[in-house]
Amino acid sequence: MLAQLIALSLLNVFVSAVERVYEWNVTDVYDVDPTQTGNGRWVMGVNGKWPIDPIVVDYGDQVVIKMTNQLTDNRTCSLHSHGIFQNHTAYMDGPPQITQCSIPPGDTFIYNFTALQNGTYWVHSHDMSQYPDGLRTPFIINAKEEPYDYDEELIISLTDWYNTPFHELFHTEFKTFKNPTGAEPVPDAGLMNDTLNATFAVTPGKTYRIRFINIGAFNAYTVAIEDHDMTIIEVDGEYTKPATASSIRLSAAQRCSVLVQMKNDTSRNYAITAYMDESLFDVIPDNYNPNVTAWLSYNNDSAYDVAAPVGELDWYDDTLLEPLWESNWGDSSNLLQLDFDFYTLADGANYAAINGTPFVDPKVPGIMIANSTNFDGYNLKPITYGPYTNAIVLEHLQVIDIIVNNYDTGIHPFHMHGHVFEVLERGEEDAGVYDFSVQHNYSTNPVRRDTVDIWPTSYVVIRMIANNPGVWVFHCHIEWHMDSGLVATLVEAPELVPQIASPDYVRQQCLEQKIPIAGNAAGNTVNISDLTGSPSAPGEMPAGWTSKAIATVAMCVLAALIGMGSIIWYGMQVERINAVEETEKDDWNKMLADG
Ligand SMILES: *[C@@H]1O[C@H](CO)[C@@H](O)[C@H](O)[C@H]1NC(C)=O
Ligand SMILES: *[C@@H]1O[C@H](CO)[C@@H](O)[C@H](O)[C@H]1NC(C)=O
Ligand SMILES: *[C@@H]1O[C@H](CO)[C@@H](O)[C@H](O)[C@H]1NC(C)=O
Ligand SMILES: *[C@@H]1O[C@H](CO)[C@@H](O)[C@H](O)[C@H]1NC(C)=O
Ligand SMILES: *[C@@H]1O[C@H](CO)[C@@H](O)[C@H](O)[C@H]1NC(C)=O
Ligand SMILES: *[C@@H]1O[C@H](CO)[C@@H](O)[C@H](O)[C@H]1NC(C)=O
Ligand SMILES: *[C@@H]1O[C@H](CO)[C@@H](O)[C@H](O)[C@H]1NC(C)=O
Ligand SMILES: *[C@@H]1O[C@H](CO)[C@@H](O)[C@H](O)[C@H]1NC(C)=O
Ligand SMILES: *[C@@H]1O[C@H](CO)[C@@H](O)[C@H](O)[C@H]1NC(C)=O
Ligand SMILES: *[C@@H]1O[C@H](CO)[C@@H](O)[C@H](O)[C@H]1NC(C)=O
Ligand SMILES: *[C@@H]1O[C@H](CO)[C@@H](O)[C@H](O)[C@H]1NC(C)=O
Ligand SMILES: *[C@@H]1O[C@H](CO)[C@@H](O)[C@H](O)[C@H]1NC(C)=O
Ligand SMILES: [Cu+2]
Repeated sequence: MLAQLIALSLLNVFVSAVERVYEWNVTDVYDVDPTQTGNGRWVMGVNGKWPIDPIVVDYGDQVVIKMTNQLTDNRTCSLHSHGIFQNHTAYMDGPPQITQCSIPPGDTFIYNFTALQNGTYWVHSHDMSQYPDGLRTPFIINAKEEPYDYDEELIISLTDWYNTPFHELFHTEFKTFKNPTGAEPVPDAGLMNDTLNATFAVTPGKTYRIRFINIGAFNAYTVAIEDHDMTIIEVDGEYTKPATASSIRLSAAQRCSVLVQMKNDTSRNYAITAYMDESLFDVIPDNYNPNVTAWLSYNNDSAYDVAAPVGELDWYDDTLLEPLWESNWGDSSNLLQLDFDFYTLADGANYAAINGTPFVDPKVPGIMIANSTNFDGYNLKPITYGPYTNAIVLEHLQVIDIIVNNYDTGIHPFHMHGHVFEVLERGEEDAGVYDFSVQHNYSTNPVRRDTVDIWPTSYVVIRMIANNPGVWVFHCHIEWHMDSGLVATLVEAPELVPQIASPDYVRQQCLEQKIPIAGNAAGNTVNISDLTGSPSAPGEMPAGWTSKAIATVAMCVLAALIGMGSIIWYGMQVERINAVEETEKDDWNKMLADG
């Protein structure tokens, strides 16, 4: 009887699964000029169109994005579904040299996964410096039963706009000896819904769910709607208890759904303003407009005025939000500490480093290292993934607290692939590094999200559970910083990676580009402990270098390797974790067997 019921329910799942197929030819689109400068530029679009239509699916749907690279000049591409766990489908995550090889010109990579989350996400290229040039769009998963009632919804993206292609700026202005301090080029403008002056027509009296998504590469925005309160109900795909806010803050990659009750009175229109956080800029250009405006449009006979000047923006502190459902992950018995800062290296350019090491892609994609070195314990050793990947190996179902100390004076929004994490504590600006000598009081139901801000010279403590075997990156989502090496690699339960299905094209596309698909980070398949030839970063600044611009030169990449990948054990809960592991490991395997 029970067996029949299970069979029946499996059948139901099978019958109701809808396949949503998207055929995406990635192409350049020319003469795009959203800010009406008179000088259009190319951007990366889909099927000859930009902006790219948002992807909207329902919970449980099979999402199939057949992405064909039709870019010219030998450019590659890739697609990451930001916030999607890719549980059992780790090869679909998107970062080149981590879970796949970049898609070579003319090839098609089929991103194929089940939408088993709800809420507001986005997709973007994860190939070097590429998404700021246009290859990104919102991705919405409607829950079967939404926990909150609303009548209508709006998707409002926020982004930055550069008149010059990002990858060009990256090489000519950013990562060069001419910019040893790593000043980031300031965007020429900010956009809402990929345009300026958008008017969102609303129906009076109705309740709207507005999904704000920062799909930008650099700017953080504080968003306010004139004379309308917002009720926060979701951040980064996690529903929260309702929280009333006059404004919200979104760093690159963050999302927030708010409920807004429209007025009955239609006598005027109201500005939606996204205020840039100008503290991110080294230099503010003359006559710069940091305020991006769109409107709730009630009445086209009334004016569209910009918002009256506001003083201090009192945005809602996201660490005070509480998830609607508690996580029940239990306590952590593992502590990991990641310290990051920026350094000028021997080539005179600025690099970011975690525990002293700037991230550099391994020769073999990380997941294929895990998959192919599953013997004699090799894939359990961080060094197998390379001396420059900041690899950290996590045991299946471990609960881990991660302290991230920011030694830099800028704000950095850190994003973890494959997971949401709990934000146990976020230090105030300039609080310094995490203080082990004081008692820390973590909330019992801390906010969960996939991207968290770390304030200048301060820290966060986050908690995660390693319930998703695969290889996942944890990185700053400011594209300038990620491409400077502000990345760590979480290698999660590598012994289970060989059980993850990988379609043939995953390997073929590597081989076509002569990228090895087995061995350690150096591609060595014979002597796994020999890392000779594995990619590295430039060394430290040569002695005697005297650029007045350089303040922080003292860095020893090699010495810092000692700190890499070490997990400090504390507490006595290891046994409990192992006990949980056995039962749930079976679950993970079983689901795979069920397809
Ligand atoms: C947006 O509105 C401002 C203020 O009215 C105007 O100066 C600007 O030209 C408009 N831009 C576009 C692209 O519509
Ligand atoms: C993608 O490009 C191929 C080859 O040019 C073409 O046959 C196909 O129709 C295109 N698909 C879409 C959705 O535009
Ligand atoms: C593309 O790469 C191939 C192989 O490396 C090379 O032969 C060809 O000249 C390149 N084409 C362009 C336009 O760069
Ligand atoms: C997508 O994955 C599902 C589940 O593994 C499979 O049944 C389906 O054939 C795949 N679709 C494509 C187009 O690869
Ligand atoms: C998503 O929503 C479905 C119902 O629509 C619910 O069963 C499921 O638990 C939700 N999943 C998450 C991860 O919130
Ligand atoms: C938002 O952008 C989409 C895509 O360009 C467009 O179809 C839609 O009309 C825009 N909405 C508003 C209110 O500007
Ligand atoms: C608009 O009118 C409806 C029906 O009279 C009322 O329930 C609602 O509270 C009003 N909304 C506002 C924002 O005043
Ligand atoms: C006002 O005009 C804009 C542009 O034509 C249109 O998109 C919008 O729906 C109109 N607003 C209302 C309330 O009708
Ligand atoms: C942007 O908004 C702020 C806060 O309201 C205001 O002080 C400032 O003058 C505005 N800047 C411009 C260029 O409009
Ligand atoms: C993973 O390893 C298995 C053998 O253990 C192999 O069949 C498969 O092709 C590998 N997958 C990839 C993507 O390299
Ligand atoms: C935690 O709570 C204790 C007792 O109330 C207090 O003494 C301590 O300062 C708090 N710690 C922090 C970091 O706020
Ligand atoms: C992945 O799936 C397993 C069941 O196979 C489940 O126990 C685990 O919680 C899932 N992980 C995530 C991140 O959803
Ligand atoms: Cu950063």
